[in-house]
Amino acid sequence: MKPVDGKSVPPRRRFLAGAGLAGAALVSRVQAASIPEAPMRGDADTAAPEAPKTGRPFRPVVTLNGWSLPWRMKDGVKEFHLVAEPVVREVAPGMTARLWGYNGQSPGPTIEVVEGDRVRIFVTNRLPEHTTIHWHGQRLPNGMDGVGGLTQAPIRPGKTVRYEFVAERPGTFMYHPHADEMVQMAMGMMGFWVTHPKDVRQQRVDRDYVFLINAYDIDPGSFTPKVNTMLDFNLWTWNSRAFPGIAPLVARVGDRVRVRIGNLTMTNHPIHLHGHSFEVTGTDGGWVPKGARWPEVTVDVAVGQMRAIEFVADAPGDWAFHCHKAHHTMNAMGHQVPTMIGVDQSEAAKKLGALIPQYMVMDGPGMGSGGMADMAMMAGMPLPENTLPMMGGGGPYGSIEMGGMFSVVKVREDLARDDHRDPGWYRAPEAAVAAEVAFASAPPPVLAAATSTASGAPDERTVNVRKPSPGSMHHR
Ligand SMILES: [Cu+2]
Repeated sequence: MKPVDGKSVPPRRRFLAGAGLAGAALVSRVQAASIPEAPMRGDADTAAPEAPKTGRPFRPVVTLNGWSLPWRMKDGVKEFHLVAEPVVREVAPGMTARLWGYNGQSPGPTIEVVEGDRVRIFVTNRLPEHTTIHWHGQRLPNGMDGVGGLTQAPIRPGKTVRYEFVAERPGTFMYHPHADEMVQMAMGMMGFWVTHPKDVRQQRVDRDYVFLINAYDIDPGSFTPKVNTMLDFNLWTWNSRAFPGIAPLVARVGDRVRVRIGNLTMTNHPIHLHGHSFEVTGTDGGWVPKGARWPEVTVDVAVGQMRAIEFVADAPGDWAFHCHKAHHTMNAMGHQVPTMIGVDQSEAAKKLGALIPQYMVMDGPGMGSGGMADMAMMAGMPLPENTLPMMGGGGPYGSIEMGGMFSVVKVREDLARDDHRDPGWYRAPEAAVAAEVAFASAPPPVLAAATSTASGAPDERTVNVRKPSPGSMHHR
């Protein structure tokens, strides 16, 4: 594991004598000496799943662009150490964000335990303000529920608190603060938790992917999220990554694939898979009985919800997997522009082009019909520092006009059983790819709207044309 610069030393030096034993408790000086190391990670690579070296066996999950937190067994208890701290996250190549997270990254590492495990989690606060951790969805003693002020005193900066409970129910969970929540969630403090069934044959799948849905409001050209945003976020991410930064979900033909999704944004996300149908097999409350499942191609994951979906990867190819809100598959963009489809802007564009070399027309002829040239032009437009293009990522047939919450399920015949590495692009046989046919079609109607909807005299008409600007790039 790569340490974050200067952070490879385990943070466990500044503990003071602690308080009571009931509920989440401040750890004492004596306990501090025996707190497990806090492993750190600084990169956004997808870690290969590791079979457990201690404790009971389970089939590990794959955290997209993330990793699982190692533990140590002590007297039969699984001990973890989470450190809440400022982190630097690469959202996609070309953009990093200054977030808050755990153990070097946002989201924090995934915690994997087995049904019935007694779990002890030390949480050290290296943030400039107090925090807590709530273990979302768990059945646990009230004093371990992590709601600041209600079930425990907040963890003050520099302090370490101990949580301890038995992971009673197998399933899919999350963790996040219940302290200064709006700020801390907006800054990326969250992580995934999986409790595996004690019988490894239960709920067994060949591949088990997990990610959290999150969203940020980061002005183009800046690095730190705006923390007072309520709904108007402009970066739509999975595990704090935006396409083309999101790792593909790789499967071998015939594999049973599970994807577990948790939503910690402030809106719902209809997650859609191409080329397959799936069933929702798990929710926040546990596994869905077989007789209560139905086939779907889209699952709406509401705010604060978790869903596990499963399908048999039976169709080789590169299958889009994305949020179906179209603006959630975009990165920060200017959207306060009028629709100009059907308006001939060529004259205005020529004049403006002479004044502003990088000027481009939105929705002009070419954007709707054969818009690739314009999209390519957009991709080549100069952007503010540390800003992702609205969409992008080269594909085998041109630019993939997506950003944000978009990834690819890559199904291949020739993969090894647990190989999760990106196999590259799928190449379908040429005859099986949608292709242009020779056919004399009529030219597209480009002027209809301009002549039928304009109300003023021709010389009074204005043509509203704008270059996307760094300002007001919000969408919910
Ligand atoms: Cu969405």
